[in-house]
Amino acid sequence: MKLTSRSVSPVAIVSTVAAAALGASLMLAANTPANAATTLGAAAAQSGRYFGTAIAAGRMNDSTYIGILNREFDMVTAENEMKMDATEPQQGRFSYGNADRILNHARNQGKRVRGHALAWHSQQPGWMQSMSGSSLRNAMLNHVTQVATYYRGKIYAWDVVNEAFADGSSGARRDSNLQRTGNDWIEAAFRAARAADPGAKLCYNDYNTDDWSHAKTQGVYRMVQDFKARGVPIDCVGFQSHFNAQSPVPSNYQTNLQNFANLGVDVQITELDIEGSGSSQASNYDRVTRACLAVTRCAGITVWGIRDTDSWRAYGTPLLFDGSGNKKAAYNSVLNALNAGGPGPGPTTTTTTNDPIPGGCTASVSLNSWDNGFVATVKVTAGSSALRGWQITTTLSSGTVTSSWNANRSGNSGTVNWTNVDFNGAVGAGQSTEFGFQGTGSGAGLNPSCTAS
Ligand code: G2I
Repeated sequence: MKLTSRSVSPVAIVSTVAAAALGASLMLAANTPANAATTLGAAAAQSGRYFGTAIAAGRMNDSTYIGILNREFDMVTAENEMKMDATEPQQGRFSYGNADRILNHARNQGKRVRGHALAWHSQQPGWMQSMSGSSLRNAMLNHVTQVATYYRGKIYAWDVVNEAFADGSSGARRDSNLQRTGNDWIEAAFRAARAADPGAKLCYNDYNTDDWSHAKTQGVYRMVQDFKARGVPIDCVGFQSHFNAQSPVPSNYQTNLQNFANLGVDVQITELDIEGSGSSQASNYDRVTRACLAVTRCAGITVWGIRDTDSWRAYGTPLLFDGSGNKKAAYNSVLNALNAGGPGPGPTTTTTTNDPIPGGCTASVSLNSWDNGFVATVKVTAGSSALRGWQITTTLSSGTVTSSWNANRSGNSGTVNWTNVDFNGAVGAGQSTEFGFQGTGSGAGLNPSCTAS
């Protein structure tokens, strides 16, 4: 080929491509620092949150499916297996086989479980569908009590009541056989659930409640406000967040989460899926993730399935992995958003374990723990002079560290030593930095001690 002054030489093309590639890798480096978490669960745990998925017992022999589950998610919801028709197929005869399979797998992997759902107008067993009045009320309460008691101590949060409000402009309760037993059926269900499993967070869960301006949202808000005022035991509100072109991510989504959180409940995104593809789907997932991160009491996000082909609306390719299990653009946008962080739901306990040494450093730990696992956030505080680096020693009385961030680690059980990474070794006098880790066991007695270096 004859090169003219207007043609681009092959060398120029190569160097342009190289420069573009370099630019791309620099951008990637900017978005994903060396110590950024590389899975959804670990990335969410950095701010004390979880990242979960719904799974189906029938897919658990699929190694691709289970591989992604085990790697990426730290919270699990049974897609159908804990519903009323599955757990009490005949009145008074309870059946937990598939639900147990899901729960046991999750817990053996150090993951927590959301229970879905104790009382719902839909997916009722046949015997219940035809009931009414006080016999239905009693059967519903017995169901709540039996199932919540069976799983007592093993469920992070229950969807105690699901989808009890009407769509449209009324803001009223949905008509159903349960509603016809009396307007107090919801609070009765919450009280029964609290009595059966006092350790589980109790949630009201619904769809089309993601837009603050919708009448249905307002109806649920008033109910939660009323429950809080009257001491009905409610701890959380679940926002299903099923989005598509007809029901897009509302512009006031974060405001909506915040307004509910301001009532004194946790908010959880419980069934997220967003139809679409490519960058527009990715940017919608980014918005939802960032909205949760911006709301301190947004405890975590659950997506409603793993691969697009596992979805209840597979045609809309609404999930984070394609049918072959590859990460989609939406996956990367969620991971990056989680790594950007935000204020967490707040620690359950805080202990400071060593005294300030002038010129030295101190460490304290905030622990979010559950039945067989914990997330620890360790705060390293410089004494009267600045630190150039630090070393921390922690003690695990049981269990192992399964992931960590913002520190180098040696060991993963017993005595575990940590040192700063490049970007957090320098700490000004009296200033603090944090690193964190997730582990199995209780996380009790970590007793971090700090040495300045
Ligand atoms: O509809 C999407 C979700 C809306 N919020 C509550 C969730 O519980 C609900 O989940 C879906 C499941 O993803 C579907 O898998 O709930 C559907 C039923 O309401 C589930 O569909 C059912 C089919 O209708 C049944 O025919 C099938 O036997 O799944 C069952 C198990 O595969």
